[in-house]
Amino acid sequence: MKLYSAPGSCSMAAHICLLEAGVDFSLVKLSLAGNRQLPDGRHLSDINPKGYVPVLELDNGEYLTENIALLQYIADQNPAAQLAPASGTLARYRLQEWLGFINSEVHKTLGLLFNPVFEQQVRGAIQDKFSPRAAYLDKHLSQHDYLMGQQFTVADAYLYVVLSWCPHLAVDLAPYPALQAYLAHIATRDAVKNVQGAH
Ligand SMILES: N[C@@H](CCC(=O)N[C@@H](CS)C(=O)NCC(=O)O)C(=O)O
Repeated sequence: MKLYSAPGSCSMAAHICLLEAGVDFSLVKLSLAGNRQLPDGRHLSDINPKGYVPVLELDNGEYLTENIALLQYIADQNPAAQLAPASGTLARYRLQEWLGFINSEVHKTLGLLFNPVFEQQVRGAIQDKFSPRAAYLDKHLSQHDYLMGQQFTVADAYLYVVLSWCPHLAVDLAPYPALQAYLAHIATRDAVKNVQGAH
């Protein structure tokens, strides 16, 4: 397997999960700020016509895109790592509930703040949308170690990565102490430290 990833981006979640799963994989780093050329001369859009990371190249040569798909694929290929509950169980739908929430409500809300053309009023509106979502997470994490309860899953890797953008986006997490404690705890995992060192 080969992961195409960009430093600081959401693709770090798949990287963390590949390490957590102990998978043999190679990493291809590219810069989203640059021309998005791959080391072999191709362009990011050659492997993902949608033009973004993450992209996972499977052993059969196919490319898989979309965080939610990649993360579940990595978990399912390596069940011993227990990064996701078994397919078809209610717990698995709960995981997908979290992944959907992280993807469309957290990732895609916070991600808007990277756009420098948005002025203060728009940034304030984006933060207003984010706040109740952060409060929801904070309440849940005040009662649970991880999103799924006792067990670290791919959803935690994904949430960790997108919330790690907050300091760079001037989004204050101080009102959410359980969320801050959760992030500090996730940051101690070897896979997370390794990925942060590699990017
Ligand atoms: N729907 C995609 C979105 C992925 C995404 O937002 N990737 C960002 C990095 S965090 C990216 O590559 N952005 C470049 C672009 O959109 O041009 C997914 O969940 O995988």
